[in-house]
Amino acid sequence: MRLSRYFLPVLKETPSEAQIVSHRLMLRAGLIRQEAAGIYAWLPLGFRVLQKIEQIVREEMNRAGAIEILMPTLQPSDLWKETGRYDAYGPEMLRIKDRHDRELLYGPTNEDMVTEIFRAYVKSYKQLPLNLYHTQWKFRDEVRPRFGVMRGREFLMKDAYSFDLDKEGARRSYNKMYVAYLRAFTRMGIKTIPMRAETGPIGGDLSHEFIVLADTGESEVFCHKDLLDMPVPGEDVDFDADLEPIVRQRTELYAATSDVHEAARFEREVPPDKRVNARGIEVGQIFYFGTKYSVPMKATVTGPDGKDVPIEGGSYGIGVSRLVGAIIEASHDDAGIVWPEPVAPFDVAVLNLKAGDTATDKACEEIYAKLTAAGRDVLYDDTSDRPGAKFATMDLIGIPHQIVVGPRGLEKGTVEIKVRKSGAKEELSLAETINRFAK
Ligand code: 5CA
Repeated sequence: MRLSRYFLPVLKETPSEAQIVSHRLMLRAGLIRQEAAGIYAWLPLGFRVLQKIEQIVREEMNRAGAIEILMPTLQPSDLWKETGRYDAYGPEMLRIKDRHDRELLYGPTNEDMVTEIFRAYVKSYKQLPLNLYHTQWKFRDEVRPRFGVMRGREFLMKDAYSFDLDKEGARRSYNKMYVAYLRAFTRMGIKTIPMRAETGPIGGDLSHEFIVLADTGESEVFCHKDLLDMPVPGEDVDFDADLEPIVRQRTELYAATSDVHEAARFEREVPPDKRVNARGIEVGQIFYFGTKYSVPMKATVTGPDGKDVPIEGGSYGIGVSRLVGAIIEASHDDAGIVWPEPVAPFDVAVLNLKAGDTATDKACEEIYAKLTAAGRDVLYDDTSDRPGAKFATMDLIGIPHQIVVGPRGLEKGTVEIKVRKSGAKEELSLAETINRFAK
């Protein structure tokens, strides 16, 4: 992408309405634009990051055996009346009437609808286990939307729903999502800790929140220090194997959010030098709720003994849009965003320090063409802005690698490459540069 033809509306001033660093940086770097309280338009750079996060989540859901669908944002209220949630959900739910006076709502979550889909088609235990997921916009009319995309009203969520014949099966499905979540967040370049959690309006008696540690997080957390350094299962993890040992290794160590924290147990189970009391951002939550929806909605299957039983369910959410903010909270410096490579909007930036100079233009064009041909996402700053402004913008938007091309270096046959994260600089020839990044 040539910057001269791109749409990258960066702001010079720090927006005064933003209270936390990720919100400030998202506005300054031109990732989002607020359209109403808690409702944002995604600008090109932000949309690229959102899609990268969504794709990592998709790959890990598929790897764990979940199957992708797409449910609508608008739902009929009838389903929610069947489960009793229409009244229970309260003013957070946006209720709408169509021209025929039929009641609709903008979905805050999809347990009710996915259970309706399930019961329409699945009749036998032989079709289980089943896990259906989608990534779709949700609406929750939060009293206090704040911190930009972190607590929005409209936000993008990946939500998965598992269906099993019995509790043991449901536990296996829960464990698969638990491990898939660890993998997905690690691939995004962030460390998350699963913590025991309250179930709230989703219901059920087993739940974990996945928390990214950050000072600006809304949750207070208490956990065992060893959880911070536990290795995460690799790509070769077998989702058909028993995952209980991986889950148990973690759940045996104390980790809880303030909602369910018990101070006495924390002190009894965690030695003083291992106690972490910090703040964090919840980027995902998983729930086992058993028959909470299948009983009222009569979602039953015929078991091996010929009897009909309500299915055992769980639901599993990831805040895809919240993650954009959470990753920035976890990865930035004074100059701006420092994207982890897997979610960066572009892999490499090329900075032309003297646009219009024949040799500099030629070198930049060659790098840009060859890296693009090699399948890299390259942002080429071909504008005639002054070098200082170019450096500041590239640091602000956080592309992991910068290739700086100017007439002085080219006289010696070199360009400068800079790693955004460490600031480390190196001088390389044109050929070496292309070689390094073309793989
Ligand atoms: N139905 C369940 C699981 S699918 C559910 O709705 N879970 S949730 O309420 O915990 O939401 C899942 C994730 O969505 C949260 O972990 C959080 O990362 C994200 N999320 C929730 N509310 C908001 C919000 N107002 N703004 C941005 N992200 C949110």
